[in-house]
Amino acid sequence: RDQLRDRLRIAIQKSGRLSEPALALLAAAGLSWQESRDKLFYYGESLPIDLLLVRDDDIPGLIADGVCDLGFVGRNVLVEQDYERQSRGEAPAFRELRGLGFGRCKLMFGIPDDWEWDPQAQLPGTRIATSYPALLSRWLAERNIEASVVTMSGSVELAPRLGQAELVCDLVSSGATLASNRLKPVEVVLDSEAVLAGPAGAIADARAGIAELLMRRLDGVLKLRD
Ligand code: PRT
Ligand code: ZN
Repeated sequence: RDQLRDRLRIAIQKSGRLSEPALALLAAAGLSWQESRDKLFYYGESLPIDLLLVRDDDIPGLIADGVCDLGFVGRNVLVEQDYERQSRGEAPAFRELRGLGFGRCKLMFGIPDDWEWDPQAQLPGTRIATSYPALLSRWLAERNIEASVVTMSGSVELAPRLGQAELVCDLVSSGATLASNRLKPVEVVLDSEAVLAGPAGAIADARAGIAELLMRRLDGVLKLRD
């Protein structure tokens, strides 16, 4: 499954918050491409680098399986899936190579407006809704807090209103979504941004050189943006 390949393959989000900025960054680094009709695969023209357009949640797994060499994904997704693997006793399969400076957000606790934040006293026995159960579970375990983690794939902020949980642990950027559900952000579990992810080990064959060239170019673009 780790066949010899002489073209580098990068997974990016097909449609969502990270899609446009990822393509813009790659274009600024000198990549150009030809889109396939189904828009799932972009064939690189200026460099031997092809893009695979997928759901963001699939990106760490594609790197773990060697289907893609690199990926642009939120740190929140990468760390969550890394912790999931660890909790199953699996070896690390991917890692963060670079922070990319876009897609910034924070994984935070959101509590009812009229609560005062006192996690040690308040959290035991509560139900916490989240899409990041592994990150939240680790945060709780590190503090010896026993609470139940209610995993939801979306609309986490609605859970307290629907009586499914007392509080949430969710991504926040402006905070407007929490506020409109009468919740307030109180503590950061993870500071996130889009990252360049790669395999835990080294990239094999000719792809290693292409990956190094790409990273040098990305570093150049990111430095100019600072
Ligand atoms: O289809 P696919 O699975 O690929 O997309 P997705 O729906 O899972 O992902 P998408 O496009 O919503 O987010 C991709 C990545 O963007 C996330 O994994 C984060 O790394 C990053 N990101 C940055 C965010 C936000 N900012 C953000 N605000 N992801 C989600 N949100 C949510 C937030 O939870 C809230 O519900 O957006 C809503 C608005 O946020 P506020 O605080 O501004 O109100
Ligand atoms: Zn997703």
